[in-house]
Amino acid sequence: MKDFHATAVLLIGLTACGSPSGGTTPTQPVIPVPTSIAISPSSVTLTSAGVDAFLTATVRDQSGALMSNQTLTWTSSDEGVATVSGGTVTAVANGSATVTATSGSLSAQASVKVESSSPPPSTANVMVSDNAFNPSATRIALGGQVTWTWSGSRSHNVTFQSGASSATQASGTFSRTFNTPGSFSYQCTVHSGMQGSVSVN
Ligand SMILES: [Cu+2]
Repeated sequence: MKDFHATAVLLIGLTACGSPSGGTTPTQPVIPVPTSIAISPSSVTLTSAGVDAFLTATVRDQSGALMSNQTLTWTSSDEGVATVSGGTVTAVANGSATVTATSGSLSAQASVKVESSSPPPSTANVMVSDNAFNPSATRIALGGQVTWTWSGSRSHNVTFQSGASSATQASGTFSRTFNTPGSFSYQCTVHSGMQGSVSVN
């Protein structure tokens, strides 16, 4: 009760001071107090290092009204993944980070993911089973090598339209190095529909 009484007195005092010069009499002296903070968007994904995303933090008072000109501090949980300055998030390297906007005692978070597509591998493996290549689509770097390994019980082959192809065999492996960029399809000539492709870039 004592605290309540003190607050009442304070409000009366503010009311008196709040209307210095004539006109309307304030009926309800509400002093806006920062009450909530939110970040928009709450999550972003950046697909390449050096790319920016823009976050906005809004502070609202107890009645939900926007409070502009609030001092905001932005921090990143992992500056090795993403840095942040004034709401601008910059991707550094693949990973996840949490960006926090702080205003006084209020804070809000946004999750940031950096997922730049990885370069194609220099080697890849394909299983030759009955009757499919797994995976059927293979991606390798220029100059990379693909190795097919027979794992089924029937005889199959890996036949390209040009260049090295395998024998028809029931076990073992076949490897081919790709020194030309492009997409190269192949098939097993024994089983129609048993086909695959190698994408080189
Ligand atoms: Cu086959």
